[in-house]
Amino acid sequence: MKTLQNYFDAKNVSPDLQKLIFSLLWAGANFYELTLFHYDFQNFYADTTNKSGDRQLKIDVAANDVFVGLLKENDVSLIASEELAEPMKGKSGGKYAVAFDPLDGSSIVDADMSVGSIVGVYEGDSVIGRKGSEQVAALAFVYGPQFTFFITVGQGTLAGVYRPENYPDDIAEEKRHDQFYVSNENVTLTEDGKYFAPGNLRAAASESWYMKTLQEWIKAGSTLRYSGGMVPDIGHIFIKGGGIFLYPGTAQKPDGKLRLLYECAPFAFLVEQAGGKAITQKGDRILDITVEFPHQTTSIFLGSKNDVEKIIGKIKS
Ligand code: AHM
Ligand code: MG
Repeated sequence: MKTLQNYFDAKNVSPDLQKLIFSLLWAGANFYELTLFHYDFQNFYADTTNKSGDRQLKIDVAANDVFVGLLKENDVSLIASEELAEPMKGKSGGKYAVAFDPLDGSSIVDADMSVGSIVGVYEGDSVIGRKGSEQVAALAFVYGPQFTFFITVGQGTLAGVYRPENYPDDIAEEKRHDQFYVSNENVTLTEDGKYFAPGNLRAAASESWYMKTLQEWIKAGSTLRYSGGMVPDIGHIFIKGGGIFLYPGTAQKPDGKLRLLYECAPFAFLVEQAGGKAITQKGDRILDITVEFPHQTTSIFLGSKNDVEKIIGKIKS
């Protein structure tokens, strides 16, 4: 397998961006092997809630600490996390602003299901007033039976895997990069997928278009693949090469619950670079939405192009 380093060299990715991406991967590897693997899930809740009102788990806070710790050592001027009320300052004059969800899938982690991290990278020192289309890189890490990852630097989307020879704290810094491999350097989504991952399924009780769409997928013989974790669910679409993930809003909560900055914009970038589509329930491109406040949410439909487009027609009809 080609190493990620070889891929970056072939694509002429700037050394600064490479360094940041490897640090993020390293944060993921540290969290996966040193924190998550040994975690005591009996002792679950922290005494805090995050800005979205979710009760924080100790593991959410631990994941956040690993990423923030490594980002502070990098050329990063702004660190924005789903687990921080407000973005925090990093290095003054740092080249990048980084937005992330350190642990996606908090509600299923104790059941030992796959979880992950999601990251969007911008140049500059702000995330507010920016659009997802300004991202220079997006990453999603899956912590499952293996640590797999999806990365785009705007030249297609790659899938990769971490193949460690040693525990992360036992390996020399100069050897770290050699442990990340590219398994598919050109993830490509088919225009029609045969898998559906319906988030917020509860909304089907009040939104008739959603109930109708689900019935049509079932009648068409599509396969349900839904874990309750956005990262493994979209990761599944990338690995299988097609499908749709959605998290719609309702009349009461039109913008759903998934966060634009930490979850939707990075995944929209990854999906578009794989030839797919990512839009809101109204049909607006996710990457064109301006971030107005850090924990802003949006409805989202993303994945195989035709599957995503067809739903919009159903909502309108
Ligand atoms: P989290 O970042 O607190 O884990 O929340 C995001 C997760 C997504 O991974 C998943 O798609 C969604 O929440 C599931 O939400 P719900 O339980 O409301 O269906
Ligand atoms: Mg999340």
